Formats: sequence, structure tokens, C-alpha cells
Amino acid sequence: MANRDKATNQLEEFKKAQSKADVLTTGTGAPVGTKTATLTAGPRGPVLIQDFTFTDEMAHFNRERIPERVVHAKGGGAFGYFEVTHDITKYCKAKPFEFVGKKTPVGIRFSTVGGESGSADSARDPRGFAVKFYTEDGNWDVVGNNTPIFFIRDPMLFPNFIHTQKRNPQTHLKDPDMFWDFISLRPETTHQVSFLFSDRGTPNGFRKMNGYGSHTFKMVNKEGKPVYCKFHFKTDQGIKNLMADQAAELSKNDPDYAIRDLFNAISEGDFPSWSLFIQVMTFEEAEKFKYNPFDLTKVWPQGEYPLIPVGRMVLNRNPKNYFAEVEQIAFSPAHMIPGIEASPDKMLQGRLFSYSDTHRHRLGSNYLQLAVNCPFNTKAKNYQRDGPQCVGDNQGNAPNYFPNSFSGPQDNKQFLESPFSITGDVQRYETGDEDNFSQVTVFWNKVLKPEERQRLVENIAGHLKNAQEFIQRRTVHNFTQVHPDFGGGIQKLLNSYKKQSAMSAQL
Ligand code: HDE
Repeated sequence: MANRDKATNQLEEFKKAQSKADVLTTGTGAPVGTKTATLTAGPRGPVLIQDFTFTDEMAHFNRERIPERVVHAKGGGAFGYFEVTHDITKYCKAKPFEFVGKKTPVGIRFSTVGGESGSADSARDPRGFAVKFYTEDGNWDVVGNNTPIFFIRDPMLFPNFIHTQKRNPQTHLKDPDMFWDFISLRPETTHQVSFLFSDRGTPNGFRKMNGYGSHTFKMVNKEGKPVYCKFHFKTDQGIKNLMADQAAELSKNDPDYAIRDLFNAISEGDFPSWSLFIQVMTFEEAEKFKYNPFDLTKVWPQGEYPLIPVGRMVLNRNPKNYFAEVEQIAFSPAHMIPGIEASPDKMLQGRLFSYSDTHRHRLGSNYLQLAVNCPFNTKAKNYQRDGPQCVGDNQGNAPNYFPNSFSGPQDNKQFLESPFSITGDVQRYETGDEDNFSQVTVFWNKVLKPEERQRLVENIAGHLKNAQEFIQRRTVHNFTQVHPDFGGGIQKLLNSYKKQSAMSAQL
């Protein structure tokens, strides 16, 4: 049909490619006689337990759902490649950056964060931006967001922060107090909340937003010299955001807007791309930097640490099967390769544990054997064996213990991490008041245009108005410390909402 987009016309496309229908089989591959009638004793039943065609399918259906991601449950994905355009080997020996012109296959998943897997794509929320590089040294994941910063600095707070965006434990409803209560009690959230309620909190689909590795990482070169770095994927489509009313409209009329937009663009050959840049900071510079360089609530100013171009990522293939390739794709910041290492960032360290742990729960202990997760540009050779859903040959007849004298896979010191020294007393260091506002003041004064400031104030007040007054007061106090006009503007709007609702109560 001429007027249907590629996503809507998917079944028609399948039919075109499949000249003749295959013979239907059971899960064991046995041909099926009929798919419309159970095997029964007499025309009115009962059903015989020997009907494997029925029980095979019903039992499988009963098990179709796996747990959805506890955060980032709603998302879409695609595949493509990363190509090096600029030489950065003086900083990094990692395979994807080996030489100009080198291409590495990638898989990507974009997502919203707080909502369930049926929630609307245009919700005000950060967007996940997770990239898997399938390299010859194994898979490397950059599991980032569309913002260069995050709400908190200590991973201890993460599960509780996330609970504030989930449902109230008794009512199972979204709760007007939970989010702002937490936000106002933890002022380090002010920077990210200001991004979130600006226009960038509602990007126009997945193609027209940037992606950031967000954390500080380490890059190591061939000589073993490390530097700190940050990753920036800048959209070549240009940044485009939805205004709050457009986003609300789409939530009602096309809740899968972003997934559809990505699928159609790729199907039509309009391949989205992003240019990758890095920022680099030496260890000596990190010692003297005016902020903690590992604080995820802060950016590294680009005036001091300029963007260095690296390459371009192009998405040119839609998933063939959503569940196999998008629902089951499993990212982890701990999936690193030689040349890329962790920094001390506490949030990153917390994540290094969390992701593989959740995958073992969500997908099973052999999640790395699934086609979309296995390192297909090399081969995993180790001493892990067996376990549920062990696919493939389970490493065949190779020895299953180490060390051994029988040519089992050997370790090699050339792949050791770069050494680094650590000093300091072991303690639980509180991080709640490490300069929460100065970079937000720069955002307010220098990044936002006057009309964008106004929309930021309106978006916050429109959301905050449903919280209790003591929570509103604490929130306004925090934004006032960024700039008196910021807090003042929110308070003014809250006052007018209060007046309006008092008036309508009198009517
Ligand atoms: Fe995540 N996060 N996160 N996160 N995150 C997950 O892993 C977690 C954080 C991000 O498309 C979970 O597989 C902790 C920052 C993306 O599959 C989980 C902390 C950033 C995705 C998890 C953070 C992210 C996730 C849920 C703080 C950007 C989706 C399911 C210490 C820099 C990946 C899963 C995909 C998903 C934990 C904070 C990005 C539970 C503990 C900061 C893009 O493991």
C-alpha cells in the first residue's frame, strides 16, 4: 500500500521476500497437521494430554516473558558500524581506534529510563544511549545517556533514587511527592534536573540527540601510558527537541514515536549517524582540576578540555527480530577491552557490578552466549562451562581447568591493565555538598537563551505544583542558589497555580 510507512508495512515486506509459506512444525521440528483444532475425545472434548502440538506451544507461551529491565525498560535498537576518521593512537591502543578508515560493527539501544516497557517514548526523562562495539579484542560497551552528567555521585543512592520514579508501593500510582522529596533532599541532583526540565528532556526521537559516555574513563596507549577521557557522540542529524505540549500529545497519540521514527529512517536508507569526540585530561591535570574530575554531576568545561574528533558511527540495519536483538542485548560498563579502563568514579564503580548481575537474573548465567551478546569478532575461550541455556558446543573437548599442561587457553601479560596507585583512608565519604550549583549557574547564564530559561521554569513548576508545600519550598531554595531568577520564577508560578486552584475551589 502506497501510503503506509515501512514500519506499518513490515508484514507485507516479509511476504514479498517469502515466495512460498514454509511447513509449520512443533518446537522439535515435526510437521503439524492442523493448527486450528486440539486433539479431543469426541467433538466436545476433553483434550488429550498426548496433544504435543498443543502443549508444546502453550507451555512455551506461558514462559514468553522475561523480566523487563528495572530501568530503561522501553527502548529501540539498531546496528551499524563505527569508522575512525582521526588518529588517536597516541592516547589509546583499543582495537576500534587502530587506524584511520577502520570499521568496527556496532549494536545500539536507545531508551527512556523510568517508565515500564509499555510507556510513552516522549516522556520527560533522560534517554539511554548504549553502544556495543564488536571488536577483535572482545565486546566493548559504552553505556551512556543523552546527557553528559547524572543526578547523583554515590551509587549507594541509585536504587532509592529510581524508586522515586516508580510507583507508590501501596497505591501502585505515580506519586506527586516522591520525586521532588528526594531531589530537594539531595541538591547534587540540581544540575541534571535542570537539563531534564529544559527542552533537552524531551528529545524529538532517538536520532536527533547526542550521546555521552558521561563518566570519566581511562584510555591507555601502546606504551602503557594512561590518560583520563570522556566520550561524546554528537548527532549528525542536529539536535531537535519536542516542546512540552508536543511531547504530551505524542504520549497520547503515538507512544512508540521514537521507535517508529528510527525504524522508518533506517528502512528508507536515511541512515542516522553520530560523530565521536573525546576529551582528554592527563593524570597531572586531574590532580589540579578545580573539581573532582570523577564527579558525574559535573562536566569538564570544553574551553579547557576541547573536543578531539575520533570517528563516525552509522546505523544502517534494523533488528531482524526485536526480542532476540534488542530485548536480549545486554550492555555493561564492565565490558571493556585492552586500551579502555575504569576511572575511580564511584558511580562507574557501582555500575561495574550492577549490569552483569542484572543480566544473569534477567537473561541467565549464559547471557554472553546469546547471538547478539557473543563476541562474534573473536571467540570467547576460557574455563567457564555448563549452566542453563548453554548454547553452542560448550567449548567442546578443550580442557576445563587452569593451569593445565594440555594447550588450554593461556593468559598473556601484554593484556594486563595499566598499574595505578591509590592512597586514602577507608571510610564512607559523604558527597552531598560538593559544589552543587556553580556549573548549573553557568548552564542558566551562558547555555540557555531567555526563552529556554522561561520554559525550564515552567516545566519544573508544572511538575512540582502537585508536591506538598514543604517539598516545594525546599526545591525552590535549591534552584534559588543557582540563580535568584531561577528559584524566584518557579515560586512565582507555584503561587499563581495555588491562586488558580483556590479560585476554582470557590466556584
Ligand atoms: Fe544504568 N542500569 N545504572 N545508568 N543504564 C541499567 O542494566 C545502574 C547509570 C544506562 O539499553 C540496568 O541491563 C546503576 C548512568 C543505560 O540495555 C541496571 C547506576 C548511566 C541502560 C543499571 C546506573 C546509565 C542502563 C537495568 C548508578 C549513563 C540501558 C537493566 C550507580 C551514564 C542499557 C540493565 C540497555 C540500564 C544500573 C546509572 C545508563 C539495573 C547501579 C549514570 C543506557 O543494571
